Amino acid sequence: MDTLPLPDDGTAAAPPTPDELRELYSLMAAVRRLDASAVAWQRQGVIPGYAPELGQEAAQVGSGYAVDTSRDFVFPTYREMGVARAMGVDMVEYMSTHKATWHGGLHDPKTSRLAPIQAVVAGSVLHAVGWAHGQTLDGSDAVAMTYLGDGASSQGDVHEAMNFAAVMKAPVVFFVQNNGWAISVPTERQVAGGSVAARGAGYGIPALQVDGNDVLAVLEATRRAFAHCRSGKGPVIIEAMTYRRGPHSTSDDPGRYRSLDEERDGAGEDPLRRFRQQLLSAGLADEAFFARAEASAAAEAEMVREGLEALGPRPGSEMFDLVFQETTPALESQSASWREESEHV
Ligand SMILES: Cc1ncc(C[n+]2csc(CCOP(=O)(O)OP(=O)(O)O)c2C)c(N)n1
Ligand SMILES: [Mg+2]
Repeated sequence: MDTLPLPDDGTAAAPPTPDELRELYSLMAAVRRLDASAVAWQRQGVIPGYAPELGQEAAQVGSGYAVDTSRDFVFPTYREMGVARAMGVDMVEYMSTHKATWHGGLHDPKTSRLAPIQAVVAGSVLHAVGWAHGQTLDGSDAVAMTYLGDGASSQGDVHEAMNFAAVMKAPVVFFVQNNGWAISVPTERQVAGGSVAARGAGYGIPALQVDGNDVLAVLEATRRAFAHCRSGKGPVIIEAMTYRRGPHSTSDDPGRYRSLDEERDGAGEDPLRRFRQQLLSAGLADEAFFARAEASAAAEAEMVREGLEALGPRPGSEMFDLVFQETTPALESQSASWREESEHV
């Protein structure tokens, strides 16, 4: 489905150049490698937990690549490493949240344009709408993009966010990754009506459903959505249909709720293999290019591991110092007891 009107001048987004196409592939290869490595690091005890995104590389890289980091802002969930990587966020800083070093990652949201990682399901959606409405009040043309899952779409917060955004014409792209599962609950037992994008009609929000395993379709949809929001026409919903090929998190065992046959049948086309094939048949890349992309992805993952291992703990007092601009008496007294117990002052 596609209810997003063409821009007033009728021009569609320009197609990606050959260099951009190769960059997209390299990003996807880097993300796949880093993702697999992060699972291994969790097994080795380097990090305590991680939320893999195997199979969602096209949805994440394609959408993250459309962001203009000089003005836009992205509000992720806990599974958006590929988006962060496509936006150029430092991967040691991003991954620090999975080492439990610091909530939400050590990257600076203001400069990276990526809000802290959000583990509260649907939490980031409300933050994005608030930020986007602020841009309208400031007369800026910046756009917010918020990520949510098929499971999150069942939360009341998403209804409030979409309704408010549509009424106020807030420049927000609601990017839904419908990966077929909310932990152990399949989409068909969760998304009434079968499509999150179809709900847009009820809010008067234009919506697109795209093949989330096709990086070019995702990039084009996201660029169109950003152009629509930037021209002051209000929010857009994109539902990228994809599949969570791995476990929900490193502490999940999918064998308890789906069989390997179901996993194989549901997964659809591998987004990397598909894009590789497209580049090969268009004569835009050869085996040597893919080998270089693989080698550079492996070297990058190794550097991230070294960076993570070298990361020391943050001062405990930050727990209290960074909550509010001005502290409260309750927080002040908790902070004092914490200092007494941990620092013996
Ligand atoms: C408000 C809230 N309720 C429940 C949870 C527990 N929880 C964590 S992830 C998840 C499923 C989310 O599924 P979906 O939105 O489809 O995202 P996915 O994990 O598939 O990327 C749940 C229920 C939570 N973190 N926050
Ligand atoms: Mg899901």
